[in-house]
Amino acid sequence: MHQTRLSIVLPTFNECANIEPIVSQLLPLGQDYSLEILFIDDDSADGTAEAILRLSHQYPCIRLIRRVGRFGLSSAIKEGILDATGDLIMVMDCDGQHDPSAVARTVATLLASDLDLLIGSRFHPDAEILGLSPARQRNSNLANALARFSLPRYRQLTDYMSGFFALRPERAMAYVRQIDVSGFKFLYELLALSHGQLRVGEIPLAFQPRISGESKLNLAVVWDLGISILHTLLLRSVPRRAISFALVGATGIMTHLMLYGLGHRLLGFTFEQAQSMAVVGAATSNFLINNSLTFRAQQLRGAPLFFGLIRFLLVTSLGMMANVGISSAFYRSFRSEALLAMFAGIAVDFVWKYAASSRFVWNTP
Ligand SMILES: Nc1nc2c(ncn2[C@@H]2O[C@H](COP(=O)(O)OP(=O)(O)O)[C@@H](O)[C@H]2O)c(=O)[nH]1
Ligand SMILES: [Mg+2]
Repeated sequence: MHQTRLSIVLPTFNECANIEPIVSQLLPLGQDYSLEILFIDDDSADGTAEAILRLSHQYPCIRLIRRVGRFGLSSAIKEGILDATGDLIMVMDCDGQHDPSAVARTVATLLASDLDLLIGSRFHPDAEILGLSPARQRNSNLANALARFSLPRYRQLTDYMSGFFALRPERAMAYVRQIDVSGFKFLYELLALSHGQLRVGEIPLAFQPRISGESKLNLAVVWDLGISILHTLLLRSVPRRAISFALVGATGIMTHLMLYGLGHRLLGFTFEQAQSMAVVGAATSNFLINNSLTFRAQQLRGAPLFFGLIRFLLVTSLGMMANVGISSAFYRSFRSEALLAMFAGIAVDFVWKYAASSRFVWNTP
């Protein structure tokens, strides 16, 4: 009888000290399954890839995918799943937070069921969380509540952001192919794209503290998750980057008001002076925030950052001119519909700024 082929996909970024412990705990699965352990490393600087290569010489079931110039957790998981050869694919972190002893239980449960996807949930009533600080638990609870709201077809789930799950590739591959890789949370994207077509179950997971190293979760990751949820709520009809660009634009209004107040009230500037400072200051702040969030994958640094700012200010001023031109033309054509005219101007301004700065500032299509 043919042994079930099991692929375990482990994304790694600077996890050198965690490789050997995790491998030694996963290898015994080779007794029950035809095992493949697939690491996807994003050019870690701490010798992670070398540690994996050493082990792969000793154990042929270990494979390393080395990526240079491509990065991000979701895209690493996607690449691992696309390259895996197993009948079943297990995805997990390699930092020890996902107890390797839970793999056997998860895979056996999935095999014995008619499910397509089985999630190890950190928030299942029977789960145990030792590896999340109280603040991160609170944030995760909030993120989960928003995710549940945006995915009514999977309302029964308790953990939409788990990095520990097993799936049947023949059922899930069509959705995996479509995953937009700019997010951190692969599972949320998979659920959102499958529109309730996957049969999904959960089992409790004991979430452990890291063996070694640091979490890669940061503000940009949280921002991406918020964008993912909004993207789903907008029925995935607006590009993720456009949503991010619009939210950054909204922060620009606050910056503008603050800078205007500072110039006019505190520094005694005239209206024109304070307004000019506020326009340039808000555009600069929008540029810097977009550079570290919206266009993080194409982030500009050093001299290109300076020239990018000049281009962005140019694009912004052309957008403002278009805004005034279009809204005035609109106002003349539809007399006294001032609000409509204003929105027409703002819409053209936004589309221009988004399209032109994507292309001319961050060089993306
Ligand atoms: N290949 C790759 N792996 C990543 C990246 N970011 C995080 N990881 C891995 O994904 C797993 C989870 O990341 P971690 O920082 O522990 O997230 P946390 O558990 O949510 O704090 C770990 O195995 C990391 O090494 C990345 O950009 N590329
Ligand atoms: Mg972790």
